[in-house]
Amino acid sequence: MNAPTSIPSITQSQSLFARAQQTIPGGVNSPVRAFRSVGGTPRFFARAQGPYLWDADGNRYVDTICSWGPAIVGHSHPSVIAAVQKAAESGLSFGAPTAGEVELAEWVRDHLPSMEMMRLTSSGTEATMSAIRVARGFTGRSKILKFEGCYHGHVDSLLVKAGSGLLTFGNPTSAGVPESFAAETIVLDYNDTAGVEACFAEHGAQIAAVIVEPIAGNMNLVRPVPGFLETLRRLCDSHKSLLIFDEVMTGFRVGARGVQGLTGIAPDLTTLGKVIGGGMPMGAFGGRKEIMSVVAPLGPVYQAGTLSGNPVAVAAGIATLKIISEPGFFETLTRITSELMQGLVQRARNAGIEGFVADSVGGMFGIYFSKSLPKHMDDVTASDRDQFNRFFHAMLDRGVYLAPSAYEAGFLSIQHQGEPIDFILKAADSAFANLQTAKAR
Ligand code: KE4
Repeated sequence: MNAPTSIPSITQSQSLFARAQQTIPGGVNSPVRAFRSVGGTPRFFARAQGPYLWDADGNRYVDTICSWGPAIVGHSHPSVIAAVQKAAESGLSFGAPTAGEVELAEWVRDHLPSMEMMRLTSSGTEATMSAIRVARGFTGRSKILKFEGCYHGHVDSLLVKAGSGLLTFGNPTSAGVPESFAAETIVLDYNDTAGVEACFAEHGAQIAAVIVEPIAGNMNLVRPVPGFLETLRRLCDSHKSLLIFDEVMTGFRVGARGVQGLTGIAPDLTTLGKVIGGGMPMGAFGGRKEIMSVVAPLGPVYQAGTLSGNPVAVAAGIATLKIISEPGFFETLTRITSELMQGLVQRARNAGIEGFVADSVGGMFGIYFSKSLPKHMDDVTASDRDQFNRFFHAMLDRGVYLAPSAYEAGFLSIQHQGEPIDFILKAADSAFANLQTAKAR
């Protein structure tokens, strides 16, 4: 299929968006979907299959978001759909334990041995919120250290940005978060190993936990520099703070054992989401038995959820995890993602665009209109966001759905092989040329 250069009609998305804004803030149930960062009309989707999405007007797109990670085996995979249908026919929710929850917990423990014990939640936010509470309950301390540009869900104590001053006690990034909450959160630059050393020297005895995206994906894809994660591990050990790897995005996305499997660095607590639910609402937090034994009903840290461990979501998760466990799954996913990045960089060069770089780990990727890969948030904000936005729309008009923000990573599925990849590269050829023409005007 030749890449179109404009989508014929998006009138259904336009009218749905107008209606949606009457009853839903921004017309969306999660802010990034509103296209505020890139402008234009968000697409309302009606159907997805494998690597493809169809919007309400029937336009086809190659998807490079995969629902922000969950659709790693491809949308509407027959095995996942069959598992969901079978589970649903036996009941949607019991509010009581089921065998599937045990099977899922054992599978996760076998793949992430640091998670000796865990609890399922209905979102990544619930997982990180609970992990923070467990860390505070286990250590009896209150301070949390996080990093600028890392997003851990809309948890009050984590919606905090670097404050002023040398050692940055946080300021809220969101209205509604009391200053007193933000004051318990210290925020440093990602990869600021020296800053972490200084922070622990001054505040170590008060730090309950460090929470980090071990490969950042919420300021676009940013890798840890050598020694950064190792320093966090060493300092948490020496100050008896807990190290929390927020692997909601990276868990079972960068490899079968997450970043902890790639690096050999075992956190004290891990949070998960996205892939483990296979597209259904699911999160998880867990760690050493000694730590998780503070969680009610075993211990004094309360945590609960009506739909936690929901049998239909668990069925989707187990079906998905079975597929990603197949031999060669991550080798293939890693290869196709890396090859696509190389293809995009080459086509940008061919079009005469020098400031375009790309990176990938496993099935997640980052593209940047910049001359070098970012190491922290300032590098990402220094990249050419306007050029990204023009590229985003040029690709959207050509039937490729990129993440609608320069500050988001992208995600492929195992189904992104052959035609969908060729289609993306053909669209990129034309989109990059379009950028150069626009620049020449
Ligand atoms: P949820 O509550 O959205 O399930 O998970 C929150 C979360 C926690 N930790 C990490 C590392 C995450 O990436 C996320 C959610 N990621 C965003 C993507 N940037 C979800 C998309 C959205 O907010 O709509």
